[in-house]
Amino acid sequence: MNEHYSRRRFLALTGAASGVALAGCSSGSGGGSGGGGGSEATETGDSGGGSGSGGSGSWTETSTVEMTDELAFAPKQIQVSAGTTVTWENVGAVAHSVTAYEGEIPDGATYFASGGAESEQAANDAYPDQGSIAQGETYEHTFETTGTYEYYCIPHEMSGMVGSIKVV
Ligand SMILES: [Cu+2]
Repeated sequence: MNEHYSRRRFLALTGAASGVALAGCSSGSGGGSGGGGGSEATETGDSGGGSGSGGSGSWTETSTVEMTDELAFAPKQIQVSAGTTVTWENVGAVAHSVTAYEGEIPDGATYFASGGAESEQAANDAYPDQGSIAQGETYEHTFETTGTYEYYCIPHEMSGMVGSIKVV
């Protein structure tokens, strides 16, 4: 009970902090993405979504994902319709990758990774010579097959830099 209370309190404080950051930093995309990404990520693990997928997981309808110096994809979970080209943009100074989990994409879907590797193993072998997305750079992939895709950032997977795309 106390734990629940303090967690909610923490969320409230986090929200307040994001608000302040947004107010203080009028222009930057960094402030916006940090705020949005933070609140989304706090509520969603990869747990509850499996059964219901409606209420618990928050899927943002957008085709643009920012990669931030907080070592996060923002938004972490996005939803697009089939045929959409998703663009990842590195809005920070730290380099990242976009690398699909080969076993976590729909049957028949095309494997994708920044740098163009055709398998997860190849993507990891080639990194960072290929696949690194530097400050200000983007990576795009068009999703034709419906289903859910899980992906990660090679250098920051250990820090929890993972994301999901639901193609409907
Ligand atoms: Cu990263």
